Amino acid sequence: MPKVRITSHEVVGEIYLHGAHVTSWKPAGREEVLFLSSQSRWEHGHAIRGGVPICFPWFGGKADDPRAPAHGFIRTTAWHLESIVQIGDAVTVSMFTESNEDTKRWWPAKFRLVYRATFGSELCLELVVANTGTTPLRFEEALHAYHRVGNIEKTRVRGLDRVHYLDKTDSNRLKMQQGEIVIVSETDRVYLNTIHAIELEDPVLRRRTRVTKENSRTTVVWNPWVQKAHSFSDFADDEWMQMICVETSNVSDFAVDLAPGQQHKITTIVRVTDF
Ligand code: TA6
Repeated sequence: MPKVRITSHEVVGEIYLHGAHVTSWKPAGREEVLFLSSQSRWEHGHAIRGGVPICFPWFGGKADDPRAPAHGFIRTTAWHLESIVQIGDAVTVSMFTESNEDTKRWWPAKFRLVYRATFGSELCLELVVANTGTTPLRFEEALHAYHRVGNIEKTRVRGLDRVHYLDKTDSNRLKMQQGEIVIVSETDRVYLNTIHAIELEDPVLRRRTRVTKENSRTTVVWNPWVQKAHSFSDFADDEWMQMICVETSNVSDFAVDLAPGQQHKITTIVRVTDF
């Protein structure tokens, strides 16, 4: 599978054309920040398990079509390389894709996507969606980042105190977060109407990961825990302990409406500091 691999004294990074999928980011002097499953499949038609899959134009199952691929079709699409630009010590890789006969099988809209991934002392990901058609369109999107952690049970997630969320492990019941998030079982939550930055505190890898975002009104937090992890063929049984997904997104009631000729950009920036 074709990929762009960046190696500089500042950063090591990797992004595949398959799904415009970032699979590695390692700023100088640090261990790998992103989780990538040892069992991931590297095949056309399958999403890579780990890194940052892009969910678009729907999140989860497609409401009106149970046959449709989970999280949309864009993460298994072959994107095109647009440019690779070095600015100072950072490298920006741009890729694009657009609607075609295949995409229209699932979703009639005319669109063009551009994805810019900037690898440097921070990781900046920008997804630009353009409505190239003549009718309004509505879509969900998520930068479904898998963060690598030393031990999920010792990891703490901050920044969502007193934010309402839909609990997908409890029939999407609406609840409110109290204090920091501690993962003690399968966790699958859509935090609503939040623009806050998130902090992952990892006492085992002795690092703090800060995730900031722009034009995103939801944050998804996910860990499959034991049983769900066992149910995945592309995930090793014990890998649930080493990852947490924090997903900059616009899903559920915060899906994006885009008029013809308009475009929307969602951005997430990841920074790592010592704990
Ligand atoms: O983002 C959390 C979630 O929607 C979970 O419900 C879980 O299914 C996860 O995504 C992974 O989905 P995938 O289709 O990649 O197996």
